[in-house]
Parts: sequence; structure tokens; C-alpha cells
Amino acid sequence: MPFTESIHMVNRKVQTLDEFTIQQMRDFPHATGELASLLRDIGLASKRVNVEVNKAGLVDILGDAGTVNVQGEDVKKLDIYANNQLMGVLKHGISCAGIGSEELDDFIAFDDPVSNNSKYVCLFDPLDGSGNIDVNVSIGTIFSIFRRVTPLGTPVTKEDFLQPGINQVAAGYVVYGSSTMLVYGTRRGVNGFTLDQAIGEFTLSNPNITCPDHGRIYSVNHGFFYQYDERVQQYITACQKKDATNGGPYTQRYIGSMVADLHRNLIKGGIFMYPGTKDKPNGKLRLLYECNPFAFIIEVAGGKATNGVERILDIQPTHLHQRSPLFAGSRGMMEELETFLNK
Ligand code: P6P
Repeated sequence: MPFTESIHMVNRKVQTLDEFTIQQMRDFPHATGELASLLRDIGLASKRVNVEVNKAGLVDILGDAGTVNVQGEDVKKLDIYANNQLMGVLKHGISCAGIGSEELDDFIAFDDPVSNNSKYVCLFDPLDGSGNIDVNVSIGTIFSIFRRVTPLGTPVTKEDFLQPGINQVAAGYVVYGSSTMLVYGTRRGVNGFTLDQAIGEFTLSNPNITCPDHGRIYSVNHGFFYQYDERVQQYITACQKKDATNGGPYTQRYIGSMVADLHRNLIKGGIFMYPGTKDKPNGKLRLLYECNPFAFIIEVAGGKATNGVERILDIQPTHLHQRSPLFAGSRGMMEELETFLNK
């Protein structure tokens, strides 16, 4: 068989993340390959984190690192490891000019000639849900990618990071769960890649993920029920009744790890709520590296994401670690919630 024919026999069914991002680049003649390279760098760092997550408890990597992060939370050693892995691959790559991280008080401009000529910046929560590490509950990495707004050739500044979420070029997460999956979205769609341990590659397993218009799962921390706005309480109560739209009562699922909760609701349909409370009106979740990435992915997949008043992606950030309430998920469920919030 001539070579040209045999090449078409190559099994193209199992596409790795690298092959997929390169294919996406081939489809875009003007693409420089920088975004593809940046996504591959994040995939590499995530594979290294995955190794440590999978053996956490077997080595002395558990427990507090003895430091407290900018959030005032005890930092687990795995948080630091994940942060350093992401920082390392991005700093030594060719596509990222600087980073912001939940684990770093301020943004970092890599400020070397190659990085200063890179057109992207990346914000991330290196290991979200780290309080669950010691009890073996799914945790995750969340990332958000923007095109810098300051001139190429100069060090990035805070303005490059304080952009509304609608400007994101790509966003994604890695869920270290029963399997390890990397899910990322661009304006062209959301795609999921499952880590194949045999070859050490993320392989395309969930192409073109869309969020079902309606679902029967609602995710919220019921412990704060009486601290939520009365209209949020009324919606939650409606979810518990037989006459709930789409056939109630709904199922309540809340893992306490947003990557796991939002991944499940994205695939199966559902709504995730982290509302503000009377003493914490902006809630707990961070806008830049928790709410924005998921809002971007959920919207590209057909869902909605707001802070209860406005679209998450329209919020103009004022500082790196600002918090925001988050309501995100199936379009039909979000519109139902809005009928309560708009009362
Ligand atoms: P609560 C994990 O610490 C996290 O940041 C999110 O992953 C999760 O959704 C939320 O906090 C859980 O917070 O207050 O319900 O325990």
C-alpha cells in the first residue's frame, strides 16, 4: 500500500491534547501556536500535579505547609507544589508574559525578553478544594487566559490581569477525581480530555461539551441557608418541591469542591450556587480565577453565569483577589432562578 494511503490508516480516533491543539491551530491559518503551546504547558504541569495528588497521604506532602496564603487559609504543601509547577512551566514556556495565582499575593511579570514578547497572561487557582486533600475528595486546578492589553516587549502590568471575563481567550480546569480530566473552552467550544495513564497523555474523551438546558441537580451549601437572601431561600425551597419545573424535587449534590460540582453539573445539567450572605455579601469564591473561568466555559457550553445581579463575564475587576457570588449552570434553571431574584 503506497505510503500516502497508509498514512490515512493511522488511528486518528484517540487524539491527544497536543494533537488537538495543533489541529485547532492548523484550522486557523493566522494562529501563531502560542495559545496551543500555553495549553500544552498547563497540561504538562497538571500531569505532574496529578502524580502527587494520586500519592498524597503516602508521602509527607499532606498537612499544612506552615504558611498562610493571602486568603488567610492554611496552605497545604500540595497547593505550593501545584502553584510552583504551573509557575515554572509558564515562566519557561514561550507563550505567557505573567501570572496571577490564588497562592500569590500579587501578580508576577516574568519580565524576560521572551516572556515580555508573549501575548498571553494566565490566572489560576492551582489546587482548588485543597481542604479536601486529606479526605481524598476530588480537587482541581482552574485557569483563565487573557491576551495582554499592554504593549508587547514590556513587562505586564496589573491592567493585563484586571480584565472583564468576556475578554478571556480560553479558560479551563483539571479535575483530579475518579479519573483526571482537563476541560477547556475557547469561543469555538468546550472539549474534555481524560488522562490516559498508559501513555501519560490527556486524550480527547468529551468533544464539544454542551450543558443541558435543564437539569435536576442543585448545588449549594445548605448550612448557610438562613444567611442567604430571602429570594435565594425561596428558589432553593422550590427545588425541593414536587411541582418544581422538570419534575421535582430535585437532587441536592454538593461536594464542597467547585471543580467537581461544576464539572458534574456541566455534563449532567444542574445549577451551582455560592451566594453572598449577610456577613459576606460577596460570598467566598474569587472572581478572576474561579468564577470567570467557569462562567466562560458554562456560557460557551450554552448555560448562564451571574453574580445574582449581572453576568459574571461583564464584571470589571478592581483587584486581583476580589470575591463574587456565583450562580452558574443550565440555562433553564438559571432563568428560573432569575424569576425569583427579580421579584
Ligand atoms: P464552603 C473550596 O475551598 C472552595 O473554594 C470551592 O471549591 C467550593 O465550592 C467552596 O470553597 C466550598 O465552600 O463554604 O461551602 O465549604
